[in-house]
Amino acid sequence: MTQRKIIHIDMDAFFASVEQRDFPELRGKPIAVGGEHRGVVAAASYEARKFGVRSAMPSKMAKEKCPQLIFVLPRFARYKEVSRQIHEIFHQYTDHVEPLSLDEAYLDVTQNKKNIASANQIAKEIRQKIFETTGLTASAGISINKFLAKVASDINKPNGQKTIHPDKMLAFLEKLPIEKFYGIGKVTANKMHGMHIFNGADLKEKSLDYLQYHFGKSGLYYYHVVRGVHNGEVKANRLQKSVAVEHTFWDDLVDDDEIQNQLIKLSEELENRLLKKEIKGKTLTLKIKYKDFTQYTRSKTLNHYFETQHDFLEIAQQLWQLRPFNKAVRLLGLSISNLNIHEKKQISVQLQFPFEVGFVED
Ligand code: DCP
Ligand code: CA
Ligand code: CA
Repeated sequence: MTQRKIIHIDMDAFFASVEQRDFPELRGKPIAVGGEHRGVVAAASYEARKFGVRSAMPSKMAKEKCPQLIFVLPRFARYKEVSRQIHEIFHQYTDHVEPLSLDEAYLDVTQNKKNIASANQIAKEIRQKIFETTGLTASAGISINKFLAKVASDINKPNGQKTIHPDKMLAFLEKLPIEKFYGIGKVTANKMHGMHIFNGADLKEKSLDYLQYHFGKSGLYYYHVVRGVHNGEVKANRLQKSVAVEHTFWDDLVDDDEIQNQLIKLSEELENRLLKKEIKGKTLTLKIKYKDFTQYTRSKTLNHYFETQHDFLEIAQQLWQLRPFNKAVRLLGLSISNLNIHEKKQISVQLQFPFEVGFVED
């Protein structure tokens, strides 16, 4: 197997930077995105970090550390928009993009659409394009696997990038403090400190048995990553292409009233499915399977999104008029495609803590 080229991209002080971009009066100031009176800090601007304000810190404590801290409520729709923009840029280079959250992703650029050999160069271009398109800065890590790329993107943050070359990788890992290992949280790091494991070199001295005994399944992961072994693939999100509902009938339908009833039911079900998934689409397809098992589809695309079951029904009835035969019907289905989802929609926002009440996502 040829050595892979993996890039990890992560936006700098993401929510806070978007707010500072959109509201120039916030630039250069210590700001926290989150609720002021209850809740926690989601993101802190770099100015706020100088005072020790951090993500996930209770707002009260943040205010104590930095009395002039300005609180701003989050605007997720805005962050998602930026997320979409950066993903569009990623996809100019490769479709092997694995999002980790709204503001970060792994890219496998071993093969890339522009045939650029240097992953370093690609990371530079992507960061430049992100800045031109969004006015925001990103940092990047470049290496031979996801683990190393992820760790690397933190090193020259903000607005920087770092390559960990294969020949430097082992030395780098030996020196790396254990709490900087991706996948080792605070609790595990403390436990390791108690075992005199402070950096990669200490970790490497422990046997696989020892690590598995103390850390279970993760032991194997630690054993591998400290040796530069991490074979996890960049898993591209597969996009949902359509949403469908269908009914197969016990008794084949011949009567037009029954057909109409079924179209009403299917329209209603389709609407419910789409509401639940918070998806909309522009193309409706009617599927007809006849008693003899021959199957046909008829589609119509609108220049706007279907909104309600009435829209579905109206078009479904038109499509039914286009049916090829008047034969007994065994199955009817409706599906919607040309959806308004981008893969970002499938990434949940990284929100582990509640904000103030009275604020709604989107
Ligand atoms: N986030 C959140 N709650 C957390 C951590 C993060 O809501 N506990 C949100 C706000 C962040 C965004 O996710 O802006 C991205 O998280 P990061 O951990 O990447 O942190 P930042 O982008 O804010 O800063 P950095 O420059 O260190 O990446
Ligand atoms: Ca970030
Ligand atoms: Ca992030």
